[in-house]
Amino acid sequence: MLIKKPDDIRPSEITPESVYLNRRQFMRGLLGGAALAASGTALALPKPEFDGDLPVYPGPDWLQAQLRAGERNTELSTDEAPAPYQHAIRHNNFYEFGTRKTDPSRNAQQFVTDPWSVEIGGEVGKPGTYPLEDLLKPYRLEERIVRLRCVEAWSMVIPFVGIPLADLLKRVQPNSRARYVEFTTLHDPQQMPGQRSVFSTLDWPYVEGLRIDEAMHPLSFLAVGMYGNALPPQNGAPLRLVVPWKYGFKWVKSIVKIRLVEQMPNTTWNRAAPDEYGFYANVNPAVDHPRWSQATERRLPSSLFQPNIIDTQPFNGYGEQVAHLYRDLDLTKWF
Ligand SMILES: Nc1nc2c(c(=O)[nH]1)N[C@H]1C(S)=C(S)[C@@H](COP(=O)(O)O)O[C@H]1N2
Ligand SMILES: [Mo]
Repeated sequence: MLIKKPDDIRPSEITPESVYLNRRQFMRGLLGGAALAASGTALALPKPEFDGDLPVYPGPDWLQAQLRAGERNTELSTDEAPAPYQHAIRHNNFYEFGTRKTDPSRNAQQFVTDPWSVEIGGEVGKPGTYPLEDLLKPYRLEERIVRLRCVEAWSMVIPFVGIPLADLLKRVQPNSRARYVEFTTLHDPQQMPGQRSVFSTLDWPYVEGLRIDEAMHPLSFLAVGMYGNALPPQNGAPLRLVVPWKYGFKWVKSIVKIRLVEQMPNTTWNRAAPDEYGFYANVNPAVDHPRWSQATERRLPSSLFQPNIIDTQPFNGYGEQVAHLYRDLDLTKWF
């Protein structure tokens, strides 16, 4: 087979991008024939940085094949430059693997992400426990280059690959009582040292939620990859939520359960500190965190000499698409 796994591809083969583009078009010709070759933009790929780079996380073979056929959704992508891959996989928040930014990349490498299944239930016509591979099978994966804005006032541009959340939800047929969607991370203290820690300020498992209209919005996305490759464990493999207009803590990782429910879910950070972390958590420069300003953010990578401080945008710059969802909501009360 001509197609290589990412760890077989030497950095010299990955750059420059124009070379990659040609190879990709070539491969697409091989894989999908003329119809595929005619469409789409190549996915954003990792670029080599320095010695000591972590290897690209390979993920399962079935996912590799599907990632190769992915297409960028240019309409829903920013043209800002993505953070270097090595930065995006070594500066993480994933408290199940430790609270320091470098803990997840250190502690999550052995995390088992395949096989994986997702239990979908609650107010749906087709509840069930679905292997991830089967859930994804019907879809052409798409890439979306989006801004991730953490409530801690840093941000990063990341090219995620996955499927629209609405596509998945519609397949399980929510009924009229389904007003919210609740997402739950794996609970496995054996694999997740943070869940064993007696110092943890969070209750496990990690739970997040969206209102049903937010979940059905075209910007709501389930990622299984980034930078054209499988999602690494520290970034929430094998399945994580991407909601670009909301603070990063809503972007729940390593999802094992999705429930459609009538009542607003009791979410992890909201439970831990309700005056600091609201259920909605829409990015909002006008509503400060009780302990720091949200007016600006540090766009990563940054350094002491190039702090790269930029203004934070309402709804993280996605206001045109999502502001109408909150027409009737006082955003200072429902932060
Ligand atoms: N299960 C789980 N999901 C999580 C977190 C976490 O600690 N546990 N941290 C959140 C926070 S605060 C942020 S900013 C993003 C960070 O995503 P990244 O590490 O891929 O950049 O993941 C979110 N998802
Ligand atoms: Mo965050």
